[in-house]
Amino acid sequence: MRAYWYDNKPGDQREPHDSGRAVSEEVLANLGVLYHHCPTIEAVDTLASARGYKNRDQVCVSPATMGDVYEEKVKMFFAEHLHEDEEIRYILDGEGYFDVRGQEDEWIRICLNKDDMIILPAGIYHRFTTNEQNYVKAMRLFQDEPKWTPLNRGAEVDGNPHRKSYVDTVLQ
Ligand code: KMT
Ligand code: NI
Repeated sequence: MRAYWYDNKPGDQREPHDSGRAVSEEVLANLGVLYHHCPTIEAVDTLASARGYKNRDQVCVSPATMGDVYEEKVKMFFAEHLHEDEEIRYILDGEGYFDVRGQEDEWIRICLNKDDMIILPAGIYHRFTTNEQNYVKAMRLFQDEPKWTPLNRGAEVDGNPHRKSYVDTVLQ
């Protein structure tokens, strides 16, 4: 895992967009974004059961597995959105970027590699993309039924109770 401020320069979303300014794990934690290195599946199981996560599935984001819809999917994941539930992702193979909004609404890019787990709180605005390798295999963990409908940013979603609660408790 490596996190840094996104450079906001034009170019493909899959390029690194590294401003050269690192973001610490502490800054992420203050946004409610938690990182864990899980070298074994047992480490994943332990975290999952501690948080009451019973279910999981796997997704492979690559042209080989998605074919023609790959480019479309990659653009969809990159639309800024939030979820009404916590989002937990564990990287099984490959690499990917999660971008999250910081305190001043600026983008922070989190580069995740194999064995990295990220926990995004409900209500945080974020987006996801593969990198230039165009390959990531990830585990999605969920408590009960999968409930990760992306709610794209806009005036209506800014007023969502889960968003308001995130802003009130985390962004103060
Ligand atoms: C999300 O909600 O942004 C995603 O699930 C991205 C794909 S998981 C590698
Ligand atoms: Ni999401």
